[in-house]
Amino acid sequence: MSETHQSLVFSGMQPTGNLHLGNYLGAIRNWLKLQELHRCIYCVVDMHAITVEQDPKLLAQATREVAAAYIASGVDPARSIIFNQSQVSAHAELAWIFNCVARIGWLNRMTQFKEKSGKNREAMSVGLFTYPVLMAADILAYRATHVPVGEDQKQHVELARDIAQKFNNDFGVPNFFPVPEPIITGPATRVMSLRDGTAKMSKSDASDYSRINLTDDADSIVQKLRKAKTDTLPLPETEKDLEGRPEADNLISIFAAFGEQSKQSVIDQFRGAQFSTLKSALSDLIVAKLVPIADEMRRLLSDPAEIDRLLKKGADEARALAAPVLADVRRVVGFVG
Ligand code: AQP
Repeated sequence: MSETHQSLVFSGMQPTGNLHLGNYLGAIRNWLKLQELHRCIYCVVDMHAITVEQDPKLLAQATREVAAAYIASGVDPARSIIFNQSQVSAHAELAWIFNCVARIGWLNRMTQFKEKSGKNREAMSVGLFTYPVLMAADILAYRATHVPVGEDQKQHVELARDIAQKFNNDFGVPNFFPVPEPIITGPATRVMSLRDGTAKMSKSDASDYSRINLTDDADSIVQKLRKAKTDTLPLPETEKDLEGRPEADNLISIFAAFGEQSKQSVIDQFRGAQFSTLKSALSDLIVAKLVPIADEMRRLLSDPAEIDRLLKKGADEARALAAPVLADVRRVVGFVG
């Protein structure tokens, strides 16, 4: 924990489509444990979502869905702050200042931008390029000290650390911002696609069979696992035997995460068995966990006005926390008024 800053956890998720098992195991599930111990802010990052084209009606619907997913998974709106980013202008204001702190060379090294832009770099929005700067603002507008994320976001949190340190140094204000730490825990910090064990499970994958959505029903979960890609060997004897077997590694890691056990103990349980045995046991585990979440999401989404009310309440709380930080930033930077 930071020595001079009170512990505060910030994390978020983009309303860019169906939330999936990777989002749940890599992020949301860890949030639940953290809210027992710390002040937590869990944001629906709708401003990040528009870095790529969005249908406005779908964006609004997806924003409510993500909020419902948080709550249905166990994030408690009475204890943690839940809101959508665009309601709190401090994020955009601080992002501009951080755009003037971060260096182009730093952003050029971001692998997510390279992956998302591919050969189309020139046609991407400027927002997609500066996405990690906005993420630094999300975190530091609250002087958050800890950021629970999946493995894929580690580089972005490191950039937020660099921005915090450079701001503190450039303006001669040591410890003004905490240097936030990523929290990347559990056996499934990078859940892979069910169709390709070398690609990340992702909302934007064209194949719905690549992921298990939080809203999938029991039959779809069973079907998707049954069709999940595997290799032709029996299940391994040791963790080392998983090398070069990404699909086996992925299914065993997901099992370990849901079963709250180590990968080795899953291997001990299934050593030498066929994939079908593991897949069937894994279906049972996932269905037992996710189907009640999907049911609760549906119940919450049947009353969108109540979700909007909760998001507004969260935004009011977030605004009140960010206001003194932004006032300090304005003073440090030399803005008048
Ligand atoms: N496959 C994954 N395994 C573990 N964690 C994951 N996360 C995402 N995918 C996995 C974690 O979920 C949180 C929210 O992610 P996001 O909504 O900001 O977007 P993302 O990381 O870009 O997720 P997607 O699904 O890949 O979205 P698209 O396809 O829109 O780019 C983060 O903590 C992330 O680490």
